Amino acid sequence: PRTVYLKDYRAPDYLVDSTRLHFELQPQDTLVKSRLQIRRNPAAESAPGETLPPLLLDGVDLELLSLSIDGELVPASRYRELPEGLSIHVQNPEFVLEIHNRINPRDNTSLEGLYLSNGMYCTQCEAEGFRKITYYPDRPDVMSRFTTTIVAPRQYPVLLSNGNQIERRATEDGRLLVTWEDPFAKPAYLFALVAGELQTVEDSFTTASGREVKLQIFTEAKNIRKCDHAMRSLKKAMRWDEEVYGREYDLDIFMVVAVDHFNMGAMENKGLNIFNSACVLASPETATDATFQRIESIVGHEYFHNWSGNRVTCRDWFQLSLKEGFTVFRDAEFSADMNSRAVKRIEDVSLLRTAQFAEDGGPMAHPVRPDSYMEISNFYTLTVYEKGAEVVRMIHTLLGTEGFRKGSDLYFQRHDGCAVTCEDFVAAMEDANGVDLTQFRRWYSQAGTPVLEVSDAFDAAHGTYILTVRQSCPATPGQNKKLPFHIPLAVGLLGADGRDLSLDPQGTTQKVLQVSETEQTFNFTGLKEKPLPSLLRGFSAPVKVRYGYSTEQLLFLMRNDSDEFNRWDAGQRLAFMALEQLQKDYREGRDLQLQPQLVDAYRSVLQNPELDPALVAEMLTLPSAQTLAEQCERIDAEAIIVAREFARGALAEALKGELLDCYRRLDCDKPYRPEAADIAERSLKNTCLAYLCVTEEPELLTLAQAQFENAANMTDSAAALASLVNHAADDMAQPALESFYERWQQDTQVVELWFGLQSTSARRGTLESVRELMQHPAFELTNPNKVRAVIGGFANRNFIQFHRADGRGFEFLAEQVVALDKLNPQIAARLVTPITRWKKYTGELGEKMHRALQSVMESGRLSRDLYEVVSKSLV
Ligand code: HT7
Ligand code: ZN
Repeated sequence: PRTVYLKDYRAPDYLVDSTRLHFELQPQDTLVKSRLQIRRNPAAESAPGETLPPLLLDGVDLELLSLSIDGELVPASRYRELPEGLSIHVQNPEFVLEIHNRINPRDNTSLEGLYLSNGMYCTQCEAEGFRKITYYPDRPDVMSRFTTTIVAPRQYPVLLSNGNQIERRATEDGRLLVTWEDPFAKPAYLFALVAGELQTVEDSFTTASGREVKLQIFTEAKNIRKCDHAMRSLKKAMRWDEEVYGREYDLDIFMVVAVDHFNMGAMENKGLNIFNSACVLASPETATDATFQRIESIVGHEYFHNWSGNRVTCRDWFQLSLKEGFTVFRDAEFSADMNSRAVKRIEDVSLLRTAQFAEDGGPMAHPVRPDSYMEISNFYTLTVYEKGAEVVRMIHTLLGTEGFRKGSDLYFQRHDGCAVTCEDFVAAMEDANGVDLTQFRRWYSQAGTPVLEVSDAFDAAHGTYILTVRQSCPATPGQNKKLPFHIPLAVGLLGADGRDLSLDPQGTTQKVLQVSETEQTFNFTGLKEKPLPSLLRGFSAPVKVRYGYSTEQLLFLMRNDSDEFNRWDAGQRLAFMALEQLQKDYREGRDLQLQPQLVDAYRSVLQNPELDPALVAEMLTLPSAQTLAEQCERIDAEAIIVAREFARGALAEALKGELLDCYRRLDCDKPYRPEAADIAERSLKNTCLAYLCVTEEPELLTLAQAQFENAANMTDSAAALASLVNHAADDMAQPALESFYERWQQDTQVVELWFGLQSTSARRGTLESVRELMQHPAFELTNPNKVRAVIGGFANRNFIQFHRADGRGFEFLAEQVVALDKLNPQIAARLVTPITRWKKYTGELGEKMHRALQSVMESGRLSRDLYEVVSKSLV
């Protein structure tokens, strides 16, 4: 497959001023007619006196029926069908192009373009799916005004597209015809169409300037009672964007549709967001707290795209982080404002440290703004999204809240209606604040996770504390040498009494150090004693900090740091040190013993009434096996598993009494509310329950059984069932699993959860159960949610069983990836990730993983998506 390079970007030769689309929907035989008003792009590069270049249109899996220009059929001699499009000879700088083509939504299992999901027509056009609908310049810098007519049989009473509905009537042959007009020019990737027999929940929102906006959520009738939380979240997001960014909604209607078959979480199509059902539907009986929170954040994310993505869009797909990094930052701040800020930050940083750092250290490592790709769908990554958001957060930290707002105001005003670059975003931030971010731009172009080695000294004679910071960044594919980054390093200094010291005469207790050189020192004066540094507060940059903290110092930070994030982080460092020691002891054949200080520290956290229970739950959670693996130079999976399981068991045993007290205190019959304070209590209660069940003591397992039987909400029910599945004997776990399925078999989202509980079970035999689950009537290989729950759960969230010593876990994944590639290449290419990291594993396990990956390559012809990932990972 061809590689596309950022350096080869050229402005489009032609622009499309208006796009009229006409659909006649039939499952296997949908007719698409398009009428495009086209003109030569004055900004396109052309040699003087050059004849008009050919018009290149993208098109994949289309049957061309006819092509005409200005009302005349174009003869075959004037156009060429290419493997992925059309090249048309052009005679005039302005013309009207009409194309008729046929597509087959029913057989479209890729879930890109127009497809059927449970009998409902829907589209997914980002990044390059519009070319599966009709021939078009399918690139984000071609922005056009769309008018869309949909004609469908009567069993599809709901026919939706972008913008405002301007026509609805019956056709002469008794079908329904609806026309939508979108007044905002947009790239084709924001086009959407939905047709189905859907119910709607309606509400309205009055914007700050007093305009009334109709809000509608569409779903199948059976889910209509599951839309309230999404609607509430939408209204909160609309208000928040007005208050924090001064951004109002711009159309008279905003629609959300839930579909069961969807490759990602949701899609921000203009005025018509399409959501994976799992990311929009919730009720207390069927959804966990985590789902409620995910819905709030994704509804916010897609809504925020209306400005950061739609009104101002990307010039090309290398600029993806322009909209995604910025929008993830916006949704994270929204969630932080709606819930606990510290806990949200801990969750986000945990994801970054586990999965994004692994991406940065793996074969697919790429900068936030990649330089090249074979298949753009492979670059919807944690680096582009999550690290991209951290880059925007660093700009926020450097400029402050007001400066950042000035920058975003200028960015939206300067580029409204345009397709722009990451460079334009940074330039707006600079121009609005009169700062120079030249060096900072390296965050967009250099891949890899920087490492900061920090050391310190105290000059008692002068009362000066000196911090020395050295930065480096490991080589990544195609980038051996890195230049120093501009890193905002937020620090505080703790005195012996545990309080923050003043860092200047104004009494400031936290400073953001501007680290920009390979090695740099920072002096703090006027100190009476050597302080203890609290480094990288709030995780002010996506880096790894190395500082030789002693156990006592970490215990001190855990107790005293005024920065809640760093309190948690001190606990993680402490646990990491203890787990490293256990791994070493295991490898060297010594008896295992958990550091008593760690047990004491966890006890004090558990008994500290001043801490937010959600923070306590986070602080009691050991770093995941994946996080431990990421931090190792070479991964010894067995040692990680043994050490972590031993530590969990030892903690459970030592803290049984305190855990039980805490569990009993929180186990009360409150009516369910998905509000931060209640979520926090449930989180701590269920963390305690999980530890208690680790002991596998019958009386403690009966607590889980009782909670499972009496739970009035899904959070408690699922947590109890997870504990039973992981720790109870079959005669207790199996009936629980069966009764759960019996009760919820009609509910797709709960069945997905049920699949996930089983595929992530740490018990021996899980691989065999996973194979059985794939034969279950509710499993479909064509549904990404089911694939993610069963196969993805096993490969990504079941470190213990996936890494079984015989390598069968890897072979299983390879087999499934090959099968899936024929149906849905995007999902196959994502699913293969766990076995692409084979080089980091020690011994035979690494070899087995390598062989599994090779077997994918040798299985026959791969899609472009899968080929890119596998070939880059075998190098
Ligand atoms: N902007 C949306 C991206 C998306 C997508 C990309 C590739 C394949 C399928 C997809 N579905 C949605 C999601 C978002 O970031 O909001
Ligand atoms: Zn997004």
